[in-house]
Amino acid sequence: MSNPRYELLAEDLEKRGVQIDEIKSLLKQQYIETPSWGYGNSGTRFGVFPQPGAARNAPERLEDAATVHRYTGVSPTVALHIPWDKTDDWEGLKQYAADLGIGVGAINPNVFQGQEYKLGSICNHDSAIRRLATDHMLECVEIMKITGSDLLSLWFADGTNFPGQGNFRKRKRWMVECLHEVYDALPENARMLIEYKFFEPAFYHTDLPDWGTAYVTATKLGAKAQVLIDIGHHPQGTNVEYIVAYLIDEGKLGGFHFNCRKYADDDLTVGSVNPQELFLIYTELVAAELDPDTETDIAYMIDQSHNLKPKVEASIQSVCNLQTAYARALIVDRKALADAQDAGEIIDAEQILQRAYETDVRPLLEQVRLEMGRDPNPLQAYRKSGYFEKVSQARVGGESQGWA
Ligand code: PSV
Ligand code: MN
Repeated sequence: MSNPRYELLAEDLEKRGVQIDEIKSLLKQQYIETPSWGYGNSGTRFGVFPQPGAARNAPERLEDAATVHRYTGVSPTVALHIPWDKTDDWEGLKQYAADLGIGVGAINPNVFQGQEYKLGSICNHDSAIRRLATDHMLECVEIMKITGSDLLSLWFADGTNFPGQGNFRKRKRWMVECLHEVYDALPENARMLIEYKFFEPAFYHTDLPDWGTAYVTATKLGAKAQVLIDIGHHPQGTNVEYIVAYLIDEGKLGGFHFNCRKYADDDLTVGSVNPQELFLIYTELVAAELDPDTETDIAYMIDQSHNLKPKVEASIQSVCNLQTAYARALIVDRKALADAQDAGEIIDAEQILQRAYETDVRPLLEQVRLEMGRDPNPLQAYRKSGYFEKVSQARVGGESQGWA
């Protein structure tokens, strides 16, 4: 059942005081949601490069998400974006997902793409547009009730491009007023996640630019509202792991949009440019997870739309990168770290993290996958499966519903 590389690593980790069975069990419970919009054609504002086999509609996007889950074993749900995934048979779509072995996850209203939202949605000066945006979110709440989703994931493109264009304080109040109405309609046990982004598409000001404004807004609304961190939505150099720790400590970290950035919201593969930052983020997440006095309920989601990489492969690669970051964070010697911190031993503390980060955890993940009944190399197994060739032949022509 196991291989010599794994035996060697397990022996080394046990010497370091790592409880290997506990870590394997946590790795098997890892849960990464993939986004439906990562499976359809998309692009940049300069162009779209359609791909063979790209999913054209919600059922095809579910098929791709189920395929990613089949090979990774840790991505059992898919986030939907409305109206990109709109259907007149939500029961049927939910059943189709279940038949494929996955579930419907977060529901993401889209109040940024329609022409009516040119000057904003819930911060628009026109009350009729604010009504439209609020009604769309309420419609998404109804969809949640049918699909059984317990997350309403909100992002707003609202902002202005020029000084004087908008009244900041009025916009702030309009936003809270609209969100209150939606908050009050949330199903029991459901949560509202508020995502911030410091710029783009607005270039002068954004109504929810950072974790602080998202935090204040969520706090005004109540316990069911929390903050969602999208890694790509920060200015250069922001210490995202500190934001993670801070929000967890305030009980306000509700979810993650994993991706990676070099310059801005680049939608690159999570952990591709900044694997160490991802590890440090996971180090904070694991610290909270292992702390019996800290309660967390964090939705781990990927938010990437690949237009150069093959989409299903990119999703599998992303999930694997998240497994790597989680595994490395799990093997940090927490006791030694706490002791070094308490003693003011800076070099020791840093080296404890570095030792975990530099550990090759591939044999551990391969073993975990084998024990989960999956192939130890998900990407290779997927490539051999013939899925891509099959959908490339089947998905030809027809109407495409979604981003592009
Ligand atoms: C906005 O840039 C964002 O991160 C939000 O989460 C949207 O829902 C998503 O991207 C759309 O691609
Ligand atoms: Mn996002």
